[in-house]
Amino acid sequence: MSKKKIASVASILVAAVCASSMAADMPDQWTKDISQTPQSGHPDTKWFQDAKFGMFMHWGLYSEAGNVWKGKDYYGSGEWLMHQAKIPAKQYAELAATFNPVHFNADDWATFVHDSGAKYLVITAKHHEGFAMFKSNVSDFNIVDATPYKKDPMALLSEACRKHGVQFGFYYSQNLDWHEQNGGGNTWDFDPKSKDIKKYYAEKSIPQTKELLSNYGPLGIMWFDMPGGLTHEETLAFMADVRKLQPNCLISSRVGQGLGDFEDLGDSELSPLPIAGPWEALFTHTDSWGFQKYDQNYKTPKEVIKLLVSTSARGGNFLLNVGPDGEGNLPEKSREYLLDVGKWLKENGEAVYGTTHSPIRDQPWGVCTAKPGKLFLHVLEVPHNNVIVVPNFTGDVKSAGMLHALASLQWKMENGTLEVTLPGNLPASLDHVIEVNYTGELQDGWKSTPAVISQEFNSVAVDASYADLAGNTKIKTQTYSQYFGNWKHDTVIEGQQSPEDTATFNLAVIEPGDYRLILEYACGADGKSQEGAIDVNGRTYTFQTLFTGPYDSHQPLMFVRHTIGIIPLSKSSDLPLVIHPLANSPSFFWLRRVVLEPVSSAP
Ligand code: JFZ
Repeated sequence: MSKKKIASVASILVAAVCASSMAADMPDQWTKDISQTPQSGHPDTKWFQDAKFGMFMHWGLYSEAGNVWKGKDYYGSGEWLMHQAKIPAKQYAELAATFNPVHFNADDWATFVHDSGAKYLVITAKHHEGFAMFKSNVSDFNIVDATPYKKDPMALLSEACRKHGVQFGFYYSQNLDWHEQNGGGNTWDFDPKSKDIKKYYAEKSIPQTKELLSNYGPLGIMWFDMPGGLTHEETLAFMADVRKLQPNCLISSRVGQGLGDFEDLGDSELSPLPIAGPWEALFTHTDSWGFQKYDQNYKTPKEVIKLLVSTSARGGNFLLNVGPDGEGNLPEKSREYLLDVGKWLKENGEAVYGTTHSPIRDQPWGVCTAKPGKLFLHVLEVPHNNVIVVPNFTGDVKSAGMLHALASLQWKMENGTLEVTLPGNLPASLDHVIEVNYTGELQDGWKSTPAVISQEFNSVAVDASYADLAGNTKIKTQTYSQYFGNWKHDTVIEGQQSPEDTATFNLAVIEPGDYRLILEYACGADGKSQEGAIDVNGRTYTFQTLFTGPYDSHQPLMFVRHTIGIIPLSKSSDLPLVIHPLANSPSFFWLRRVVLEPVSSAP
């Protein structure tokens, strides 16, 4: 794929992301194509881009509280408890007196990270609560001086990680510090007008950053977060301090001011399309970054693998957070599920580590990753007939086989479409990987290849990002939170106001038949009860939009699956399905995806 093409895809995304209205206390999104940003002294990002899978850990005094304060459960981002419950800094600091993570075992944690298949670990050295999880001479609000534990877990953990071949990095909240009078964010104890943030940087943030870079061996990453209070020049100077001590250490984009060595997307956000340059998608294993006592909403091994390989398919890294508790235990389910992921990676890692983004878009059966001369097909959903269809395959196939078993598979090419047949006696796997070896070049088809529609899946979803837009129709990423700080991101079509404002989904119907057509959308008060039309296969289907609630970034955005009806689809290599308002309307819906379900398919 040409660099330009990815860049243009990225700029669509950037525009979409930037247009989204962020929560009031959240900084702007930083999503951009970082490979286009010239920066002097930029360290080598190769290890990072090859790593593909990292583990994140949020661990601090909030882990002991577990998002419960004075017998009351708080919902969402447990590490924000102090802020949510507006706990006075002095009272919150008393948590340190009982913080005693006697079950912490550095070697066990490092082994766990390694066996999960993650190639790097980023752990909170200091989060917004202001408590240093390392020995600090800058502030005695740290684990060695303020707790009965008295040891420095970061010294042991950094060493254990290096021993197990895991790159080690620190998360450091450089601006928000609710413990300090001059730190950002605590407005319930300290008058914002009296804050001197420069003084905070000079007296705590910068000196502690230097301690981290001086006392824990070579660091892979300094993962800064929630920037604020520094100009562009000052941010460059802050970065220069890092570079001086560790020239090879990568700096996250959340250092602010559009700087950094790699780009972090928003929390729990996956780009709909590939992005060029080094970047990272970050998710957490449950509903929170910091441990919550009641939270059992774990992502299953299959869900984790799907997120991981979908991120690889788009060229990024997947950073997955787990939240240890206050005694230093890793949650049992995180252990169990991520070790399952690690087992899968042990056998199939070749199709993840060191891969680049795929030129082939997502398919109903799964996603692709790439290496020179190789395309890996990640089959997450096995079609009823076992045939994996890869449209827009422009290379010359030499062979195809199961990656793990090395068994060769039958394949054929027809009109630019590759078909590989899976064996009938497929052993169970979370993701069946097929390796296709080819010569020649694969062309990028993320936006241009029609979506394959067949009877071989119970349901086929086509996301908004694949539509061709005309008139005022726009694509935008909506950001909103469910629980507090539990951010969700959905890329939707919006801005349709007249019949000319169309969104066109191009379908490759390889098996004709009747399909149930479902629109998945959210719709505010302005857009409700508007008539819409879908033109497809020579017919027009009308519908009326359903009200799902107003848009508010601090409330859940509710999507509805609105069944429009059963539609016959003829066989076609490129059948347009066009969605638009029937007449002029002040506003319309936010369309997330079109879903087609074959009516006659097996249950
Ligand atoms: C930040 C922290 O506030 C949070 O506690 C956690 O550590 C997370 C990983 O990072 O939260 C953010 C930062 C940036 C965005 C959203 C939440 N963003 O850009 O959408």
